[in-house]
Amino acid sequence: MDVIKETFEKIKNMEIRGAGRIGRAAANALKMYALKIQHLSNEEFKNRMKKAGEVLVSARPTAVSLPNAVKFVLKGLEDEDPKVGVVKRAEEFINSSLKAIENIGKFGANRIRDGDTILTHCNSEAAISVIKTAYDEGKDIKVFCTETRPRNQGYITAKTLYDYGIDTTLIVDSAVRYFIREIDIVVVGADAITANGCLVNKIGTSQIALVANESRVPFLTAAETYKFHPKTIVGELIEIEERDPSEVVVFEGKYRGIKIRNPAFDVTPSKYIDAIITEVGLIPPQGAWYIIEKYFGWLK
Ligand code: RI2
Repeated sequence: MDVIKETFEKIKNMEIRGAGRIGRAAANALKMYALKIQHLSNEEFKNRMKKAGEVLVSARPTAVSLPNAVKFVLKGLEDEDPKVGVVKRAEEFINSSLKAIENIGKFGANRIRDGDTILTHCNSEAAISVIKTAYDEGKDIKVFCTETRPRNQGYITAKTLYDYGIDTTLIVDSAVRYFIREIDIVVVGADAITANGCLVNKIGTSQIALVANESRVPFLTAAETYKFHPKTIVGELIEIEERDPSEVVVFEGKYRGIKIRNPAFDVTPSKYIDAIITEVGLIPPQGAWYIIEKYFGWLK
């Protein structure tokens, strides 16, 4: 169980973070665990794998890539040789995830014009893929990155884009409205997409979407199909993770009485989203139901 516990801890403390990376890390942990298990009956093997899946899924509650990856991999338990099935499906998930990010880059880059200034929030592999692809196509682009308090993942994005040679500006989260006139398009990632086309993403995303909407700036989210939440189609709500207050600030003495809240994600209503960039194409938020039905019908 070492590899499972280790991966659980790394996801929980955000050493491994970003919805896609979490999913791939879980798939890889299941593969490694399966390969280590010896001398068990198929039944015992299946029980151990299911338990391991439950542990991984409990690490963080919001990004649906985590349970979707685990369910995809554990479907391999239905194969004649469950170990081979799990290993095969883990590899398939990881490879198709990387391919999806590449395709999202290509499709999304078609929406970026030469001379555009792009705003992004937090640190999303999928959103960065769109930006880098547009740059690779020779488009003259600039990018504004928000800091993304409290964990400042925007710094990772800013450094990544700057290292790539892209004209990059870092701003505080509260400066989005101030700068929106300089922005041509917003591209963010996704932790989950609901059946009614809402976006669950890093806290602050919905404020950016409101500001973009007010200024008629297109707002796009880059989301692999495994970011779509199958259970929302039967009415389940997505749990928003609330993390430790010490990530925001630690007060001393009498000020310890000040309450601190630290939600990690918020929900952007579908009406503020122009398009969802998936690896199977750009869809309107109204197309979310179709994606869930097509790709996750077996999970309901
Ligand atoms: P990719 C991150 O969550 C951000 O909210 C980001 O937009 C989202 O995952 C998707 O990231 P966190 O793990 O899968 O930093 O596109 O809490 O990399």
